[in-house]
Amino acid sequence: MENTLQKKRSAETDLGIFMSQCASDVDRVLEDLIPREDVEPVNLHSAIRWSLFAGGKRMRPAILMAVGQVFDVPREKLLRTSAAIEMIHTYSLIHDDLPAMDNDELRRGRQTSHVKFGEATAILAGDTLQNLAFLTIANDANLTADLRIRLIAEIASASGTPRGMVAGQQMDLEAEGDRNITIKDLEAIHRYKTGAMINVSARSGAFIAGAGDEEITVVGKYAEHLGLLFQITDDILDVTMPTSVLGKTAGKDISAVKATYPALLGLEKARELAEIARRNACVELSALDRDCSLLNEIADFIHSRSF
Ligand code: GRG
Repeated sequence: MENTLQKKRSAETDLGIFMSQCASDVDRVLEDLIPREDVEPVNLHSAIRWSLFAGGKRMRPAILMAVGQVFDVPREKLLRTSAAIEMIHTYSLIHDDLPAMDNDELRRGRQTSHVKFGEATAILAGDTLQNLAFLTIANDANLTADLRIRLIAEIASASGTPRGMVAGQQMDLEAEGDRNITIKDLEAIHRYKTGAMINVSARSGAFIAGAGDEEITVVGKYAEHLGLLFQITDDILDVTMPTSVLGKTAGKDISAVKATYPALLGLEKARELAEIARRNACVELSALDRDCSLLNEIADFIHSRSF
């Protein structure tokens, strides 16, 4: 028993070390890529840095780099794509917080971009992060031109429409206040809004590795369950954790009558669904003839936040 506990603790510590290493590596790249705060237009660059360096978990870079590590890819080849995906994620948070969308005042433990810099600058900060993301991949000298084009196409599709993040956001906004939404509708919203970027993060690690189609499909299936797990956990945290822990306004989903897993199923059933998603993610990995312990640990970590 003690051994199992010790093993669990050491696994958690290993993942903790991996994640903080990923975060500091990707932050170093972001630091180089984003114009400094004293470069004109200073307000725009200050706004970008305000949101980007506010202490996000860097979960998507960690997923990409973990897949890369499973396939023995040198870290250097993974960094710029990881940074690009984090830029797109941060742009989506800035825009999601705008008065026209979720109208939030707190994100990553600090004032949202539009509260601090004004609405117009917040929109432009998001716009800039989006195009800088694609420029970052286009200019990545560590990757072949074919690979860069593939990554740009896949990430553009995952962050756009009809099956990407923007489509999911539109569906989510339209579902607000709809008390008749089904679990199937909810899953479609989240597969696009949250899942697509998590999925492309994982598959990008495999693309960069030069993995075969079958391996990429397995990674995609793992990530599909991981995305669902991530969203259920995020929904659960919204109702179980205070604002001070979340770094964003707690209980927002309820007050905005958002379609969420706890709202639709209750907390216990939502937790059961999270466990099923965790298990399914790990089961998919058994089809890969590689040491996938890091990817299993990521699923365990996301799941552990749900209770
Ligand atoms: C505006 C096009 C557009 C899309 C917005 C990301 C998003 C889509 C909305 C954010 C709202 C939300 C709570 C989504 C659920 C899951 C999610 C993306 C949570 C935030 O991601 P974390 O937990 O955040 O990785 P950090 O700050 O750690 O990076």
